[in-house]
Amino acid sequence: MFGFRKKKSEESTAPSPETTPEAPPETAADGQPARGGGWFQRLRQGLAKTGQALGGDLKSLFRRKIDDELFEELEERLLLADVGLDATQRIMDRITREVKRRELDNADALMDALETAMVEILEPVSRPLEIPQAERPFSILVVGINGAGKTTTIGKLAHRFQAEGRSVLLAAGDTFRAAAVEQLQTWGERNDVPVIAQGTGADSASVVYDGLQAAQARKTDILIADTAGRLHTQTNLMDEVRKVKRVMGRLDENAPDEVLLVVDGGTGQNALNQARQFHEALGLTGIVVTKLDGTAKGGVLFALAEQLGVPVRFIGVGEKAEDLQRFDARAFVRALLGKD
Ligand SMILES: Nc1nc2c(ncn2[C@@H]2O[C@H](COP(=O)(O)OP(=O)(O)OP(=O)(O)O)[C@@H](O)[C@H]2O)c(=O)[nH]1
Ligand SMILES: [Mg+2]
Repeated sequence: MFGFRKKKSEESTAPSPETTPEAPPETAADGQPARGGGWFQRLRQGLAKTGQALGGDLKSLFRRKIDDELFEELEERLLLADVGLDATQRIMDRITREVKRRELDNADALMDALETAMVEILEPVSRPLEIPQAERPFSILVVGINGAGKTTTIGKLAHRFQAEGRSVLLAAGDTFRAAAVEQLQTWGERNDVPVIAQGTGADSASVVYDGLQAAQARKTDILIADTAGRLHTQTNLMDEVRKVKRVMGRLDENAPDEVLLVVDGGTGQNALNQARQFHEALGLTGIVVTKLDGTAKGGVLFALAEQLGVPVRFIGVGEKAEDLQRFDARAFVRALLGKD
């Protein structure tokens, strides 16, 4: 039942050693990004495509005469980066007000007004995952559609928590996809984290139950449960994951402490639909937006913040373990706007 399988996986979806360096993430003792570290550079690089959709060099746009035409162009660029209609409207309203009120007439002032307007939207969802020191395991249930990056994110989180000195246990709740268990075990082995698993086809809720029970017995700090990818529109599969959540609550009325949705940032506005429906079905407490490095649609975070308000805990800006960064509204906006 407790499958500590040793076999290294050949599966191509498993991360290659180059993608998970031994170095711990660049975090200070308090878990926040260390100042002066390379993390901001990584964030900037990771957001480069979305930054380009925003127009790359916004400042040269702002050097033009500040008039309706300029505002129209800015609006267009925000929409192009998938910021979404409502968030774009809010940003534009705010800037227009500022320009009028303070009679802004130069590019720097306009850039600052844009930064402030964007941060204002993201700030309410910029709430890091706080894991208290406690007797009981803190449990995280990870959900999302196929290929969103759930298992990879779990591996990166395990790496991060270990580096912070927390003990971690993983539950291989994806009993559907053939190589899913091996993929998680590869991450587990690399970080020296035990993985609780049963075979493919087992009941997901039963694996996660075993995992939480084991974490309780071993006094593990953090349990992270993987689940199979499912579409938010597949009612029966959404029922299944609801059952997983319920079963965890039988062992510990506060479990799961975190219901974490992983969405692929590259799906743009569709990520918003996914988030809505998963939130409705499960009551999300956090979101991770992955693959921002591969997309120009990173503006979807604004749409998520504006429409849903669920905290964005982490963002993925690359394949390496340290490319899973704590979400920080100000840093995100500054990286997006190409500021230092
Ligand atoms: N570039 C990039 N790739 C990522 C990121 N996060 C995940 N990936 C890649 O996305 C692919 C799918 O990741 P998985 O973790 O297997 O996704 P999953 O949600 O567990 O997939 P299923 O279990 O099939 O539902 C892998 O090739 C990952 O390396 C990221 O932030 N950036
Ligand atoms: Mg997976």
